[in-house]
Amino acid sequence: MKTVYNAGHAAHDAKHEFFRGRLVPAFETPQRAQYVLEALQRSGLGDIIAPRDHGLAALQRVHSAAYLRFLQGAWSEWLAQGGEGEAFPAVWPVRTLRSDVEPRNFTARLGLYSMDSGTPLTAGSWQAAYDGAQATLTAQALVAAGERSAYVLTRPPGHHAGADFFGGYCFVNNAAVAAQACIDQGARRVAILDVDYHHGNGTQAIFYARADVFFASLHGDPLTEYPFFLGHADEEGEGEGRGFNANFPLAAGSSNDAWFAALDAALARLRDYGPEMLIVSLGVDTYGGDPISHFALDEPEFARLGRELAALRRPTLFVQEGGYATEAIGRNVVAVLRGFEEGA
Ligand code: Q9C
Ligand code: ZN
Repeated sequence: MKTVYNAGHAAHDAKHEFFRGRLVPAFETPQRAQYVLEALQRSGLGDIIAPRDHGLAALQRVHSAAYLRFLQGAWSEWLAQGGEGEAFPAVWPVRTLRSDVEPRNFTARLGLYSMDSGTPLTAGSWQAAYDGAQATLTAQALVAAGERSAYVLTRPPGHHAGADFFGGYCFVNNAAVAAQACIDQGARRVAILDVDYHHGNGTQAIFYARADVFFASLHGDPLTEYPFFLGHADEEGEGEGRGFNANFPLAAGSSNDAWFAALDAALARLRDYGPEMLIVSLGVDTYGGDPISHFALDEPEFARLGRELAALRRPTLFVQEGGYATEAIGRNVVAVLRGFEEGA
């Protein structure tokens, strides 16, 4: 399996994030991708190649033009108004406030285009996220051209980013960009399976009213886990999309047996759907040693995940999402990809 590696990821290098009322060292670091890269190089899994630039248009297919414009210029606006260090939003247009009028004030726009204060915006955030989407499009093109599978090694992750907001460490929704690219190339059915510990709220929302992209997600129950405000089992899609969204929330602390039972249920839904391509939002923060998550997967379980995904027999694109036990991410990702190759 080829890997497309976004070497530009390190341009997004936040030092801090807010956690329980104080600034703590950021969990989403360049070291994450560095460790995965080293594990991949040791694994001999396949070539590691550079992205080709496919341009901004594919991002505009899932994100609003206003949001992308904001992201591109946000760092220089932050500096221009005297910002120091990383930019964190602090005010949001929640219920009864208007989000249809774009304020002129930068802090207000930072809030308009975000969902939390846990996602630091830095000098290189836009460039790293843009490059990540290009890496994803490069890998999507490989699979569309007939490769059995491909893996996108990138950060920042993408699945929390909606059509017009960032959050959960995510700025550009890579999995959504890839799914839309498949549709734009003529596919009629694409499936996204999100196995990150956190619900992929951005991906779900982007395709919620559509039948051409099925979204299924296994995740920590939003009653107690981030992103809290989406990801419940009764979210089944709306309009033409009704029946094409499937959530499998699991209590924090769930066993591996419970996790694989939910995986089997999700895979059954995907089998019925019969997608032309499967996109896997591959977060490995389901690992038992993850510092911000509460499932218990380990190397053998990650390998089993890979084998079960291969059994779907679909062209498969893996896109890196979360995973914060830095020293273990590499072997956990390699276990999934190796398991997939064994099963393929
Ligand atoms: N500071 C992804 O895994 N904050 N995003 C949790 C720890 C939000 C995770 C609290 C976690 C977002 C892609
Ligand atoms: Zn996550």
